[in-house]
Amino acid sequence: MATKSPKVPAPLKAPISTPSKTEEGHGGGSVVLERRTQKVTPPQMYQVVLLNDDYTPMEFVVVVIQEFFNKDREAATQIMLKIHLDGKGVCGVFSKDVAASKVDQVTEAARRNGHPLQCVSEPVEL
Ligand code: TYC
Repeated sequence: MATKSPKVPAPLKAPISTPSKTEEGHGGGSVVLERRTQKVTPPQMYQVVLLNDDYTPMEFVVVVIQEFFNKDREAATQIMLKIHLDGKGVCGVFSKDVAASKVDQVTEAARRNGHPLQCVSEPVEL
């Protein structure tokens, strides 16, 4: 326990918001706030994509889309048919971690059921 590092980081030598006498020139203690020219950028999002193949049953794909992507049967069927016709289709857009988890869960379910269904995640184009 004695060797464990402290949970709270050591304080900065001087608070950032306190201008030094040198900075202000007269030691008046006024603070200048600069307007940011750009807002903080949102995190990169990832789309989870299913790929077509010749062996995975349509019904299995529809159930996967319903179960893992919270789509109703009609929406899931539309997405499955799009994949079947175009070769691939987006099932949902998530943070990086959640997208990776969806890929793992779908792939695991497919293999458990003996299907070659491919599921990948890719960054959303800005
Ligand atoms: N092409 C498959 C078939 O005809 C159906 C299918 C659809 C497979 C979507 C994969 O991601 C997929 N049985």
